Amino acid sequence: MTEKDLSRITILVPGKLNEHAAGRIRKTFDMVTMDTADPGKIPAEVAGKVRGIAAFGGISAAFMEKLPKLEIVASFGVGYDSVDAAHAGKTDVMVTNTPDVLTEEVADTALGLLINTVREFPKAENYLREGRWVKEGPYRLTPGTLRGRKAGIFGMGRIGQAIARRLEAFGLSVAYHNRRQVEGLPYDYHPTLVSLAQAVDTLICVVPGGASTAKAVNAEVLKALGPNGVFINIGRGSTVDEDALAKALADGTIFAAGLDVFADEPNVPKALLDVPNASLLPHVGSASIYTRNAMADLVVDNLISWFAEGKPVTAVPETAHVKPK
Ligand code: NAP
Ligand code: 8YV
Repeated sequence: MTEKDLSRITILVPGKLNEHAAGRIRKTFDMVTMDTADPGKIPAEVAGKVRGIAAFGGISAAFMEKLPKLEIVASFGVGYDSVDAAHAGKTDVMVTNTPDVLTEEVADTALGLLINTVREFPKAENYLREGRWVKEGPYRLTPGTLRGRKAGIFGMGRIGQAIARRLEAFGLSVAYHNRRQVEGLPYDYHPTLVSLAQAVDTLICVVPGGASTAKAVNAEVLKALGPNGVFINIGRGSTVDEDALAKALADGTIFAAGLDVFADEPNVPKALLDVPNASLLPHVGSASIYTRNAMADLVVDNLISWFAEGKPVTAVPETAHVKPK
């Protein structure tokens, strides 16, 4: 397929998309945009010709159903819980995501968030900026430390393993829970999340969102983690019972939490904003220009590979069987 042929293929971009990705799609394909992925708002003249979607946000079954010529949804991000990939798989629509290229960045963020949480660095910096070092003397000695901590990873996949490597370098022991034990890893495996939480004092959540993990980190898990417990979430907010977490932070059931993700982003529950022992970030795990450009390239490379060579670069498992029409 020539460049000219690709330029005749219509790719729909609903909502905001990374500028590097949008620029390459505009240059290569016939790119059309709309404000949000609302099935009721697709212009009639667009619906009949769209063969691909590039999406930063969610894509529902109803949205896909409105596009009769749709072949591929190229999703921006490794987590694709907001794309109905099961429906796509049943209707022979390919879904791709952006694994690997963000793994090290997100693992870096997880460690930064963990250290901020136990050593209070954001608060210490505010103390300096407010002039309190000059007026009141040194910032307080932190009750929290990484020293002697035992880490548990909920989701020992690509990012989980990159986090584990960093934790080992920091001198922490590592254990994990997945549905299946990972062959060849030197870390203790726990068949349940509660058993992992009981065995460690630092729980790092990096499982995908979706039904199988919804509110898995609940009051029972937090109680098992205990009063010295630190909970870090770099996976998805839906995996946590946020009411139970806010309560556990307020009443001392656990020591502290560091959160990059929330159930209803960008809205953060007031109960989590109110507790002093939570360190909060606005979903910035992969958010450097370097890594977002790499993710953007993979989104566009998936579209080009699909239309030019008849195969994607990184299909999600639910649609691995889908072939070009
Ligand atoms: P991955 O390689 O697929 O790893 C996911 C791990 O979770 C696997 O080891 C899997 O093992 C385990 N898992 C899945 N469902 C589970 C369940 N119900 N119970 C227990 N374990 C389960 O994915 P990844 O590349 O590491 O990414 C992980 C997630 O991180 C993404 O899906 C995304 O939600 C999140 N993320 C967040 C950011 C951010 O900016 N904060 C950035 C990137 C990714 P089993 O299948 O054996 O259970
Ligand atoms: C992105 C992420 O910010 O890759 C993921 O799963 O959570 C982040 O890297 C997000 O997907 C952007 O859509």
